[in-house]
This record gives sequence, structure tokens and C-alpha cells, in this order.
Amino acid sequence: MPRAFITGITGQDGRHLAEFLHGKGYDVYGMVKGQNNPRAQAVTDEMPFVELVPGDLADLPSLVAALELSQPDEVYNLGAISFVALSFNQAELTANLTGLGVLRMLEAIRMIGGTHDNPIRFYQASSSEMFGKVRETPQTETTPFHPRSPYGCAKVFGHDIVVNYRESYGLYACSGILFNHEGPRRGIEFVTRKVTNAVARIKLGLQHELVLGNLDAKRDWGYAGDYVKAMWLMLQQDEPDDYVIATGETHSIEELVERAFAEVGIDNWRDYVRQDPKFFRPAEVDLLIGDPSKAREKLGWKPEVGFPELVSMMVQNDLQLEAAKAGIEL
Ligand code: F7E
Repeated sequence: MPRAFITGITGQDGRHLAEFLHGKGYDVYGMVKGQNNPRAQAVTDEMPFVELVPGDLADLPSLVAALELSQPDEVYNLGAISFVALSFNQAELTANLTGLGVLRMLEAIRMIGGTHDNPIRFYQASSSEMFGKVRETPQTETTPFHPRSPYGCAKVFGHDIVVNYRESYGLYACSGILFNHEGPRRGIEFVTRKVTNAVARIKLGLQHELVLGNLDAKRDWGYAGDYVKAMWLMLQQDEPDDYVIATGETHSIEELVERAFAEVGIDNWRDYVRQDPKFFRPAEVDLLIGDPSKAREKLGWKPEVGFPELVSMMVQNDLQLEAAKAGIEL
């Protein structure tokens, strides 16, 4: 059985990827940090097949120990401070985990690499946030980076160090430059889930307004379940490389809000939405739209779930969840 080691196992992508790899017959190991981490229990409850391994991206010896214990064929580095807004308040922590954490993981792989018959293959979760104030549209693997947040800066470091270790030490290391990807497992702090959850609660009479920041920003939103397949495909190629993973479509936050309200039959959405400066960012990424041609041609990957289906899936899921919590029959 092939063995996969995932950092960020408690997050949206970690859970989708663990499920996907389990379905492919992998033994799945997931790294969890901290003491009595409540999110670790949630992973065990949801996916008892995942073997949890202690470790922290801020602690190199713990990464070496985690790899020695799990002896993986493939390492997926999804762990990070991933919320852009938080990175402005905790910039140093973000640089340490989201940026330097990649370097530590690569070093850990080099340290124990010699004990393996087959070299470990490494996947790094790079991000469209690296394009920031975009230099060209649509963005491709060769578009220059101009990050607009401490998160984006840390991801640029992670991306560049992967390229450097690949070129310096011949590691099999790939970066997936993933554009926004969402779904029912998305954390409530991100705009898609914040909107779909609020819309569900408003429809059920449990909430009366939705307070947001910038409604003009545009994002290329895909479905997380589609995107984890691309991560795996990258590690199955003869040569390691970097790939943009995106839908090639962009929509504004306003369009997202309008569509989510329409899903529950509310047309006068403006009556429920208020803007508050506290949700605006010190520097914004105004427009993202990715060109996934290389992934389509070389990996045979394409997104299956489009924007309308994604919003509908998330609103319907939140309706079920919120109704069940409140004891409301739908
Ligand atoms: O914001 C605007 C906000 O937090 C999207 C992460 O997975 O994708 C994600 O980063 C947009 C921004 O995601 C609110 O200003 C308006 O323009 O959902 P988000 P993100 O910052 O694009 C990339 C690819 C990653 O790598 C990241 O890890 O929505 N917006 N009002 C708001 N955003 C939030 N969160 N909350 C609001 O109230």
C-alpha cells in the first residue's frame, strides 16, 4: 500500500485529500499539533482510517520524527495559517508557519530521505494569493508574483524554496498554485461559507443581517473536492513541476451574495447585507482568474463543479445543518 503523510489534515483540503487517497488504497497519516487538539478528535470521528501523528511546522525535529514514524511515499504540505485577514494581525506567525514551515518540511525530507528505497514525493500548497496585484490576466505558472498580504508573502517564500530545493537537491517537489476552492467543509471565516451559512440562517429566521467587507473583489472559485485530485495527479508524473489549478472563470463577492440569496428564493438581498470597514483588508487582491491549461494538458485535470453548482451545494448543506441544529423541519 502506498503511504501518504498530510500536514493540515484538520482543514478543508486535508479532509478531502485524506478521503480521496483512502479511496485510492493509500495508508493515510495526518499530522496534528498541540495538546488535546479538538480538531484532531473531529478528524478521528469523521475518518477513523487516518493515523494521526504528532508534529508542528514550527518544530523541525518533530517533522523528522513524524516522517520516520509514517515512512511516507508522498508528503502533502497543506498546513498553514491560511486566513489572509488573520495574517495581517499575526504576520510573524504566518511567516513562520506558512513560509518557514515549508523549508522545515523540505529539510526533514532531505534528512530522512536516505533511509528510503524510493525518494519521497513532495506537494506544496501554493496559492493564487501570490499573484496579488496581478501583473497579467489570466494568471499562469509564469505570471510574476506581487503578494498583497503577509500570507501571500509567506506563500511566495514557500513556492520559491520548493523550486530551489528541486533545482539544488533534485527533490521530487511540486507546487500546486491553487485558486480559491470551497465547499461545505470550508471554514466559516472565509467569505463563501460566511455567506452561504448566513443566507441559510436568514432563510430559517435565525439571523437578520449579513455583515461583509469589500463586495467588488473578484475570485476564481472552484470546488475543493476537484482540487485535491490535481494535487495527487501532480505527484504521479515522471517529472516534478508546478501547475495552476483554477476554473478560468471569475465572479465578484456581490455575485456570490446575489446567487446565494437567490438559491433560497430571496431577491431583495440588499435589504439584508451591510458593509463594515472592519472586514476590509489593508491591501486587497482585486481580481483573480487562473488559466489551468497546463494542468488540463499535462495532468488531464479539469474542474467538474461550476460556480452555480458550488454555491447551491454550500447553501443547501448549510440549510440542512442549521435547520438540524435549531430543530427546524425543512
Ligand atoms: O476572501 C472579500 C475579501 O477570506 C475572499 C484562502 O483559502 O483563497 C483564500 O483567500 C474575498 C477577499 O479568501 C468579507 O476581502 C468581503 O477579497 O474568502 P476569503 P481569500 O482571501 O481569497 C486563497 C487562494 C488562499 O490561498 C487562502 O488561504 O472576499 N470579503 N467581505 C470578505 N472575506 C472574508 N473572509 N470575510 C468577509 O466578511
